[in-house]
Amino acid sequence: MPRPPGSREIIKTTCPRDCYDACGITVILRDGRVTKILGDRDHHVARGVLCGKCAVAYNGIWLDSERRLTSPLVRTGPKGTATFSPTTWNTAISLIADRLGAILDERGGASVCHTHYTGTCSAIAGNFPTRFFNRIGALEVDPDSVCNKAGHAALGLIFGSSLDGFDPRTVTEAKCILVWGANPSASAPHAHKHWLFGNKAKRIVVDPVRHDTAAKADLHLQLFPGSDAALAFAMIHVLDREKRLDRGFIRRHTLGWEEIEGDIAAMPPERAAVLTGVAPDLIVAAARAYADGPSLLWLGQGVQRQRTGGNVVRAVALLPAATGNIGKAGAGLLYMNGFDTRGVRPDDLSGAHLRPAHAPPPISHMDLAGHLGDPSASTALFTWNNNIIASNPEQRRLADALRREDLLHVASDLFPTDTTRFADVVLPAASFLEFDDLVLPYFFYDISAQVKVREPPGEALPNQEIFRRLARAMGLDDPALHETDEEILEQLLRNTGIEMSFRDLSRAGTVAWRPDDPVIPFADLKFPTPSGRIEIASERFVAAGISRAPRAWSDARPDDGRLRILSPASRWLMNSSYSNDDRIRSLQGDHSVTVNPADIQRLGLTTDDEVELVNETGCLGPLCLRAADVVPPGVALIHKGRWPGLETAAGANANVLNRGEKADLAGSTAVHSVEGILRKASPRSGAAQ
Ligand SMILES: Nc1nc2c(c(=O)[nH]1)N[C@H]1C(S)=C(S)[C@@H](COP(=O)(O)OP(=O)(O)OC[C@H]3O[C@@H](n4cnc5c(=O)[nH]c(N)nc54)[C@H](O)[C@@H]3O)O[C@H]1N2
Ligand SMILES: Nc1nc2c(c(=O)[nH]1)N[C@H]1C(S)=C(S)[C@@H](COP(=O)(O)OP(=O)(O)OC[C@H]3O[C@@H](n4cnc5c(=O)[nH]c(N)nc54)[C@H](O)[C@@H]3O)O[C@H]1N2
Ligand code: SF4
Ligand SMILES: [Mo]
Repeated sequence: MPRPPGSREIIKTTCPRDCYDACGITVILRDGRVTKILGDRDHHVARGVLCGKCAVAYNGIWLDSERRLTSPLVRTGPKGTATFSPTTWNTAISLIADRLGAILDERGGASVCHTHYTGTCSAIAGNFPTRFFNRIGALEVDPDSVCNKAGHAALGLIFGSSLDGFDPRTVTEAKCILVWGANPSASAPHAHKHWLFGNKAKRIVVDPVRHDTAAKADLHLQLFPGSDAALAFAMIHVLDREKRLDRGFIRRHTLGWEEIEGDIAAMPPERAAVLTGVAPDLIVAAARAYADGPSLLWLGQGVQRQRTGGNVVRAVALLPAATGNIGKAGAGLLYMNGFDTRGVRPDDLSGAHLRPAHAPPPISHMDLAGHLGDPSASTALFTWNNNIIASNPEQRRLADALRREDLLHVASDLFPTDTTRFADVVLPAASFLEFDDLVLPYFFYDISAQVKVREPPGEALPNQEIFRRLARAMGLDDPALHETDEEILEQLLRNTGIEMSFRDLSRAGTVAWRPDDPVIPFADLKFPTPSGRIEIASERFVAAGISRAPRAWSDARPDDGRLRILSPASRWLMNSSYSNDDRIRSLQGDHSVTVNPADIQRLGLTTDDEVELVNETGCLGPLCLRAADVVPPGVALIHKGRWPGLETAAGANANVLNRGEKADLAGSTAVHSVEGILRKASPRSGAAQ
C-alpha cells in the first residue's frame, strides 16, 4: 500500500527468544522502513524497555541485511570452510529433495537426523518443521537434552507435569520467594526487576554464584555446585526438628515420604554446612522463611545441569510437598509454564500424528557427536533453530564429524554461523520481524502476537515455508505439511479460547489468559500421577534409571587442583545468539574466566596472567583471569555462547571442555559438572576447529 512521504507507523510485536520475559515490543517505521525497535510501554513485563542485549542486537545485526543470510547457498569447497555459491530456492530444494529421497529409499528415516531448539520459540516457526521430520520418520535429537530435560523428567514423575507452574500473578499472596538455581538478573531481567523485587515477599536465592539477583536477595545461600540435595534435605531436617512439617499434607497428598526419613534425619544443617559450604544458621533461616509461607519456588534450569541433576530436582521439589506450599495462591513451584496451560497442544503443532510407528526414539544431544561420527548410523543431518557447534558438548569431536564428506548436512539460520559453515546447503530463515506468529511465554500466562513489520531480506523465508516447499518437492501431500500460517493461527487462537482474531491480538500485543482469574495449578490437590499424589518414591523412578527415593547426596568436591567450571547464561547473549553483533562483542569484553582470589593465590597466578582451562576433553584459552568472590573457592565461572569461530585467540568456547557427560535422568546435559585445571596459558592453546 503506498504511504504518504514521511509517514510514521508504530507496530506492536513480541520477542520470541528463549526467555522468561517475552517482552512486548514496539517497532517504529518511517516511510515503511523499520527505524527503531523498542520495549512496548503498554506491556506489563517490558514496561517500555528491552533488555540490553536485544536493544542492541535488534537495532543492530538483526536489521543489517548485509550480515544476514539472504539466499540459499550450496557448498563449493571442502566441508567446514564456508565456501558456498548462492543459488535459487528451486535449485536448493530440489537438490535436497533428490538426495534425501535417495537416502530414505536406501537407508530409511532413522539415518536422517535433525537437531533444533529455541532460536525462535514462537509457536509456528518453532514447531512446524518437526511435522516434516515426523512424517519421514527421522531421528530427532531430543531438544531439551541440551538444556532442561532432567528437570522435566523428574518433575513429570513427581507431580505428573513439569509444565504447570505457579501463576506469577499470585505473587501478591506470597510471603517468600525461593529462587533455586536460576539467575533472573541475566535470564529474565524484567521479571528480576519488576516481579521478584517489585513486591514485599522475602527473597531467598540458592546459587553458587553471587549474581545480581543473589546480591539483592534477603538471603543468599552460596552453595558448592552439585550439593543442592544435601541442602534441601537439611532444610527439611530443620523443619522436622522444629515440628513445622505439614504432616497432614504429607499424609494425604504424597507417596513414599517414609522412604526419605532416614536421609532427613542424617542431614542436620551442621553436616550440610560441610558438604555445601553454607553456614548452618543460613540454612535454618531459609527453612523457616520458606515454611512461614505462602512461598513460591522458582526452580531454575541451571541447577539441574549436573550429573545428579535429576536427584537435585527431586530433593528441592520436596520443599513444597513438606510444607503444603502447593495448590493455593502464593504457593507452588515454577519450572516452565507450557503451551498446554493455555489450551495449545504442542503435539498438534509438531504433527506428532504423522510419525510412523517404526520411527526411532530420540537420542540425546550428549550422543550427537558420536552418532554423527559413525557413517553406518547417519547419512543426513538437518540443523535448524540452533547452533550446535557453539552450544553442544564435544565441540572438537562434533566439528570433526561435521567434516564428513558423505554426510548430507542442511542448515537453516538467519546468519552464517559456526554450524552453517559445515553445511552442504544453507537455507536463509526469516526473523521474527518478518512474519506473523504466536508467542506463549513460559513465565507469565500470556498470549502474545508476533507481527510482521518488514519483508525478509533477500530470499529469506520463515522456517515453516521452507519445510512446506521441501514437502512439496518430495511429493508429500499430508494436509498438515501444507497448512498455512493463517489457518494455524486461527486454530491456535480458537484453542486458547480468547475469542480474538489475530488482527485484534496484534493491536493489543499481549493479552492475559484468564485476566481476572489467576491460575492455581493443582488446586484440587489431585496430581496427574498414577497415585494421584505427589510421588516422592516409587518404582517409576527405578524404571527411569534413578533411585526409588531422592537422596541427600552431594557431589564430591573436585580432586585437588581441579575446579568445577560453570558456564551459565551471559547477560549480553541469548545462548549463542548475538555473538556476531559487533557492539555486543565490545560490551561483552574479553574472553575471561572468574575465580575466587583464594584460588588465584593457591595456584600461584596473578590477574595479569593469561590462563587456560584444561581437561581430558579440551583446552580453552588464552583467557583473561578475573578475581572475584562472586564464586566460592573451587569454582570457575565462564559464560556460554561465544562463537568459536569469532574467538580468534581461543578458537573455542566453554563447550570445548564439555565431554557430554549425562545427568542421572533422561540423558540430559551435565554441563555444570565439567571440571578442569586452571593454569598459565601455553603458547599452543586455542583452535578447536
Ligand atoms: N557450556 C554451556 N553450553 C550450553 C549451556 C550452558 O549452560 N553451558 N546451555 C544450553 C542451553 S540451556 C541451551 S537452550 C542451548 C541453546 O543452544 P542453541 O539451541 O544452539 O541456541 P542458540 O545458540 O541461540 O542458537 C539458535 C540459532 O537459531 C537461529 N535462529 C533464530 N531465529 C531463527 C529462525 O526463525 N529460524 C532459524 N532457522 N534459525 C533461527 C539463531 O540465529 C541462532 O544461530 O545451549 C546449551 N549449551
Ligand atoms: N541473557 C540470557 N538469558 C537467557 C539465556 C541466555 O543465554 N542469556 N538463555 C535462556 C535459556 S535457553 C535458558 S534454559 C534460561 C536459563 O536460565 P536460568 O534458569 O536462570 O539458568 P542458567 O542461567 O543456565 O543458570 C542459572 C544459575 O544456575 C546456577 N547453577 C549452576 N550450577 C548450580 C548448582 O549446582 N546448584 C545451584 N543451586 N545453582 C547452580 C548458575 O550459577 C546460574 O547462576 O535462560 C534463558 N534466558
Ligand atoms: S530476550 Fe527476554 S528480556 Fe530481552 S527483549 Fe527478549 S524477552 Fe525481553
Ligand atoms: Mo535452555
